Amino acid sequence: MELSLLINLFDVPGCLVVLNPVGSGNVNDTFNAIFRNTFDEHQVILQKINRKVFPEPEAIMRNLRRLTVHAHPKLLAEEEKQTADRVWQMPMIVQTKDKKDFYTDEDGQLWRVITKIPSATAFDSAQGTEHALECGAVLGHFHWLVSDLPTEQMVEPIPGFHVTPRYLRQYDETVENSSRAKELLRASTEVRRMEMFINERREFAYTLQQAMDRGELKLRMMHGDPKVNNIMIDNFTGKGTAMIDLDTVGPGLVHYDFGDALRSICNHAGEEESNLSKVVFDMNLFESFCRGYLRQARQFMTDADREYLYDSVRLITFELGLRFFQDYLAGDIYFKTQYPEQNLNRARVQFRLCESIESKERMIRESLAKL
Ligand code: GN1
Ligand code: MG
Repeated sequence: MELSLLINLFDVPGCLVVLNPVGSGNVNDTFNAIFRNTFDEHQVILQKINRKVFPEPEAIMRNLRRLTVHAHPKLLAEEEKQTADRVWQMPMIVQTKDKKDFYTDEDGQLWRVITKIPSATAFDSAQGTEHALECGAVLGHFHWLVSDLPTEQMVEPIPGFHVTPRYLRQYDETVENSSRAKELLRASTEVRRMEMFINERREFAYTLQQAMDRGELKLRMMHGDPKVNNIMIDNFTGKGTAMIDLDTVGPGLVHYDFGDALRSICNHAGEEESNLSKVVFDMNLFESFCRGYLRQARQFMTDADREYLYDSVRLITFELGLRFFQDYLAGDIYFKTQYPEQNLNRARVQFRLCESIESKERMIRESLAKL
């Protein structure tokens, strides 16, 4: 079905004037749409959920419904009491004209429409320490928002998503069974160096899971993908207003979120840099983010939680590098690519960032202890 016909199945007031693909995003197909009528305008986002990544997209939509039913009243109450220093926002599901949360097309693909946060921007990299602080505040506020959403009400969007040892197993299977992987390992010293990099960190990969098994860390609700361009900043006030990309919200360790946000915010070079000397972990941005985050998260963080903050930054960076590398070896099955070695390059960037984090361990730990 043509996209313009498809979006018209959803209940957005007005006439469609623009429908444009959105470039970023490694997983789903995303489009911006604007509907207008005489006196106002509605901006929405149309998305096709990637079935290769999300085995049950219908479950994603049930999650999103539960999440919004839980969070919207909390947000409204905050707004009414005017206890916050801003109006926090959150995307909303736009139903189809026959009142469904999504539409399944003739090929079995799931399409959904959500509202766009108006007058706000999600940047691809940190704009400075103020921005980093706001990103921290948004993630902290989001964690507070979902901290009382019972974990059993939400399903894991991708089974074992952000369980680092699982990615290690997946990687081992690829190395063992894929002839492409074997060939790449044989032919390239760099690929072998990356294999070594992973092997040196095998034990470390279990850190957070073991802390959870010992009962030191608790399963809570997490966002799952809180990178810098999933954090909306108000165009006029410069304050953070919302977390977007809510598909990966589910039960997990908030540590993975904390680390994931930092690994993306504190690396000016971004995930696609080809000049590795530009990939460094920026301590100023780190400190600003943490101040913003802890201001909100103090309400639920325990001492044990704090113990593992350094590890979480190092671990999620390692994990993402491992995921990119495994996908490269397997033949670019999971992450979308525009050129043949893109996933290899993405892995290089994350591994370099991981080294930069490791080299700053003492500084990071000291700075966390002061907060
Ligand atoms: C993927 O598609 P996107 O950009 O929202 C991935 C995240 C990674 C991210 C890295 C479901 O997110 O885990 O951190 O790429 N999402 C999924 O850019 O795997
Ligand atoms: Mg995402």
